[in-house]
Amino acid sequence: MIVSPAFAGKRYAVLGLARSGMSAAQTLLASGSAVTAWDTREEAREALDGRAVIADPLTIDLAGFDGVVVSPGVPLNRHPIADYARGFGVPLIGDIELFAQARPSLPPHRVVAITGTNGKSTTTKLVHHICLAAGLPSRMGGNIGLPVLEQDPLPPGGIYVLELSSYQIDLTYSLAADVAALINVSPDHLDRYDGFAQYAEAKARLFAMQAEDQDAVFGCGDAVTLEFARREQARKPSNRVQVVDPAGLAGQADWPSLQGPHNLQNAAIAAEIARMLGIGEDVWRGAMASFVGLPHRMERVADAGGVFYINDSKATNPASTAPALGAYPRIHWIVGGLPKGDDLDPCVPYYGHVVQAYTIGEAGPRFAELLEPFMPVVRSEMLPNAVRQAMDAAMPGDVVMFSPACASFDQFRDFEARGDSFRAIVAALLAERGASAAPAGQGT
Ligand code: UMA
Ligand code: ADP
Repeated sequence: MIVSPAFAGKRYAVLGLARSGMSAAQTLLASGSAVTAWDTREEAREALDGRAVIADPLTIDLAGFDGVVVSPGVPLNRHPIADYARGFGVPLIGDIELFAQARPSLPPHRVVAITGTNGKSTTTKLVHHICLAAGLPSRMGGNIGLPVLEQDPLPPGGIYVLELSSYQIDLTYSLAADVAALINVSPDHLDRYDGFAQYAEAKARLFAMQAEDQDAVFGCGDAVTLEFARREQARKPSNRVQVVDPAGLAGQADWPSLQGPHNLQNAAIAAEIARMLGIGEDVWRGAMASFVGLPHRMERVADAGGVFYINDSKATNPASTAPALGAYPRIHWIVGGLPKGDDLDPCVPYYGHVVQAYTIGEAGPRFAELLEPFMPVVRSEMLPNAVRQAMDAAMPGDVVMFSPACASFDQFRDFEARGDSFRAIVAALLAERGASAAPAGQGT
């Protein structure tokens, strides 16, 4: 756990006690802060009984508090805590801001912060893998894996590789990342923002927190990202800002877990970050070859009767589903869930690759209407129906692709539970049919 004298003798309220909030509360308590903690879930509150004051920050006098630590999952645009804390002049912060404030007391280190609408986790894990391959002590945290405060501090020379969501950046004010990267920006999380422009600006704040002599890396695939790159170019020396064109990166055929145009973009960003960290080309190329991708991202879960079954449950918006559809010529596409918007526009260029679509979840009826003019559509409603119907229809050489382009919360706890469910349904149906499936291979 990270502990810092920066918090000794201070007072904080912590709202939200899941992974992020609990790690913040533990760090603050171990650092000598007085903590008032709250979660609407009773079992979460019980875990801090006797160590923190248990009270809803909305019901207490916040005068004299040094901050209200809010979890990224608390919707600041709707939750009354934002106005309430502002009324007392108390800042709303998150676990990443606490990490930023603890940095001066940590052994000398560097921070790489990676954001973007899609590709954050893959790029973060890849950069972490490259750092380890270079013999640099490294930890990965933020919106992936263990919260950064829960992990032990790195020895001198270490590199913290942080994946940051817009929610986390919204709660961060002083993280001057040695290298910051923006992969791409497309509409997402619009329920949490007052429109696309506000969501996009949340990402840009990552760079505004950097000093002029700190490095910034940008993708080149969309106008918003390019605009933010120009903004940084106007304020920093030219060698500190790099716009990365994936077309210039050779060697993708040697990286089995980094296939597809989207992963070439992620690899190109990671290579530039590696260069900025002073890591040699031979090292990062070797690391890309040995990289193993993350589950639920274009994960091949079975190969039976000449049909690949691919779990892309992490594709929670149309822009992240588009490259999945682009990756194969004959796809049975299982799509739907809790929609992020009213269209599937980024996927349109790849409709020709879809043999048949199977719509599920809350978005099902709307998506069926959108797709029916272009392809045969089965209104499956539930995931098990969709998998069964796709399995019945798929011919050798086809791919059954679960890439929902939607959030999972209408029918599942999260995208991981949804992907696990797809994997289990495929396995059960194949077993029922006595089909022999080749073992799952990572990535595609
Ligand atoms: N809560 C209240 N009152 C409210 C609202 C919420 O008490 O009015 C409580 C909830 O009961 C819950 C907590 O607040 O206990 C909110 O927790 P959380 O949803 O922030 O969950 P954590 O486990 O702390 O996970 C968060 C990130 N979650 C979100 O951003 C939604 C995790 O990102 C992150 O890995 C973790 O912190 C560690 O830093 C997940 C995610 O889905 C992977 N991120 C989004 C995405 O990738 O699209 C942004
Ligand atoms: P994030 O952490 O930003 O959600 P992931 O690496 O977990 O990103 O990938 C999420 C989904 O987005 C996957 O379904 C993947 O196929 C797709 N994806 C990954 N990288 C990109 C990219 N650079 N552009 C568009 N889509 C991508």
